[in-house]
Amino acid sequence: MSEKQIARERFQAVFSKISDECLQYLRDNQMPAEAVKWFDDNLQYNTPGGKLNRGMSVVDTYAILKGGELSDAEYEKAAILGWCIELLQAYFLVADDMMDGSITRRGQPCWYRQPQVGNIAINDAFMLEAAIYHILKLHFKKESYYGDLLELFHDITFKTELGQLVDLITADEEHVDLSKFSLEKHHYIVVYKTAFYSFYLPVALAMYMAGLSDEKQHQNALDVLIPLGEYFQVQDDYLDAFGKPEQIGKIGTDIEDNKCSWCVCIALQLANQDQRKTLDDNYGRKNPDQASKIKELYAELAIEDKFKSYEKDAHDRIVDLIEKIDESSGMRKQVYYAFLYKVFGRTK
Ligand code: DMA
Ligand code: MG
Ligand code: MG
Ligand code: MG
Repeated sequence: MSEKQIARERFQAVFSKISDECLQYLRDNQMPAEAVKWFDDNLQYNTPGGKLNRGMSVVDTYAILKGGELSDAEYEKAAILGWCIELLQAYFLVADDMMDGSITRRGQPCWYRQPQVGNIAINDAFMLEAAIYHILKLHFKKESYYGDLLELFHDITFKTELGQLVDLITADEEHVDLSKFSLEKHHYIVVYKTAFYSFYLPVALAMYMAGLSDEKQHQNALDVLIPLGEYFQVQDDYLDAFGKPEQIGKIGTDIEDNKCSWCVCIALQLANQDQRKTLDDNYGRKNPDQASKIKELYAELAIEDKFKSYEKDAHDRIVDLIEKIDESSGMRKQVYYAFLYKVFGRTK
């Protein structure tokens, strides 16, 4: 087994503990056995099957900040916070797939598309979110930083929802109007819908655990992690159009959904009049032939090459930001490099 697999399995083992604790809450409330089974299925189907980058980053970051091997108890505590991010992610994704009308996620049908589930997925998403606070209370109530954790989860959830709101209202499928799209709009959407919860949240949680709670320290972390998160979502947009479903585990829907994706923003900048007409006539339509026309145009405009050069620039820009970190504040450059290595050049 590779070192990476061993780390993943150790992290996975903590999930059984917290899912048991969530189910116990239902039993304590005399829920019927079928409801306990339903919540169990919801937890298992939606929480542990992804890359687990966000969750495992809490552990990795905490270990770097502590500067050495974690004891078993320290490991477990950090991993529990990691699973709270994975629950938050599960909550967002169950809802996101309904709102985006997606078909598959992590190589299986989206939860709401399971025949017995449908709109019950709305309540299931809420329950995944509620599970976070149940777990935090069980394991962190006595810690001096418990209030910081609660505020952080609430604030980051709110910010992500703001990003999702702008993502959705910019993608009006009844009235396709590509003049609403721009890289500035895209920047706002991706920072809010992705960067805060995927990049700042894991580091901020580890920082609170390690006693780094200064506002200035957190601002410094945001200065690096928000650009990293933006880069990550540009990759997501690129993979939506260019990734193979077998590889990325989901079928792209951004073109059909009229999303303000990085790809269409770049295409709009490059298009001549004819190409602009192709975009206006075919973007944001459910018809697969029209989506294919957009993909042909992306090829004509060499969007793939534009992405490769964006990726190189973003990488160099982020390395510059990391190099400016003052380690005397207790932060470690290695925290950020670990993230950069995980996401740079990813194919899923
Ligand atoms: C995802 O945006 C953002 C959240 C908060 C889930 P997206 O719809 O591009 O994600 P995906 O491509 O995974 O559906
Ligand atoms: Mg989506
Ligand atoms: Mg979405
Ligand atoms: Mg996407």
